[in-house]
Amino acid sequence: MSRRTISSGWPVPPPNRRSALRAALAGIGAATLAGCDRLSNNPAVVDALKSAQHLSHGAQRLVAGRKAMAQEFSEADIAKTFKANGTLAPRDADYRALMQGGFKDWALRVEGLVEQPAAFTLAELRTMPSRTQITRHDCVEGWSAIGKWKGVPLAHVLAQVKPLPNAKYVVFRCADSMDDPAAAADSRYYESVDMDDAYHAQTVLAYELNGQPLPVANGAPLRVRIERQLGYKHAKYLMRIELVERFDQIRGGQGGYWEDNGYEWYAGI
Ligand SMILES: Nc1nc2c(c(=O)[nH]1)N[C@H]1C(S)=C(S)[C@@H](COP(=O)(O)O)O[C@H]1N2
Ligand SMILES: [Mo]
Repeated sequence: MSRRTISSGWPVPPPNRRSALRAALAGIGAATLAGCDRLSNNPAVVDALKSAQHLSHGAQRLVAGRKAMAQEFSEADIAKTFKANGTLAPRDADYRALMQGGFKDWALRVEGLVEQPAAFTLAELRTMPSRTQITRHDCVEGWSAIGKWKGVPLAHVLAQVKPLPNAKYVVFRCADSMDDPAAAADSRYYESVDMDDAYHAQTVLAYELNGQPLPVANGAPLRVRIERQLGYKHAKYLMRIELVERFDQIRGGQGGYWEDNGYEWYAGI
């Protein structure tokens, strides 16, 4: 055996998912990279995303495990302006009323498969233990931004409501309708993660961005950070958190607004 043969017994490193995705997106052309909605209409993008995500999901479980931390950065790395994307100002009447009241009447309901359903005001969430983290947000459109988030770990909030043993997923229900809010069908943004991500140390319900109250464009009053996954998992404008055993009966059945439009449910980076 030559001295250059490596037989450490470790699995090979994961393929670089981000560069695979970038290369795939580059092939589609910058002109089409105008929004998540337009991207989802492009079958080439959806295919590229799916293949890149499959590589990553398997590789991540093999090599890193689901508890591995996303990279954290220093204050010097923080972007001057953190881009906002998707909904920038929900049009829904209930949200607008809460916003006009400075979110004093807003409360996050946490319910479903829990022993003690509860509702938490912003003031209550702010008195809970907090975590501050400087992380990079990666959107499927091909842009990234580093920001400093402060919020309460979702694990802490879950401990208050005591999930039942059959709770397998956490569903995030948002305020913003993606279609005309007057239309009959519910088109409000939603997302879901499994318990590994729900209890991950960096999964926080964030109420501050870069030392300021979370701006409306970025999801005021509260948005979730799922740091090991792509941007669309990070639900903004949270209204309600629901613990469920399965999500195939919710809306399109794929676990999220963009998932119902063809994106992968597991969007690991
Ligand atoms: N409620 C809600 N959450 C959302 C979205 C949205 O349109 N509505 N867009 C998603 C997408 S595609 C991205 S990239 C991020 C953007 O977060 P930002 O506005 O803070 O940049 O939010 C995600 N969460
Ligand atoms: Mo995104």
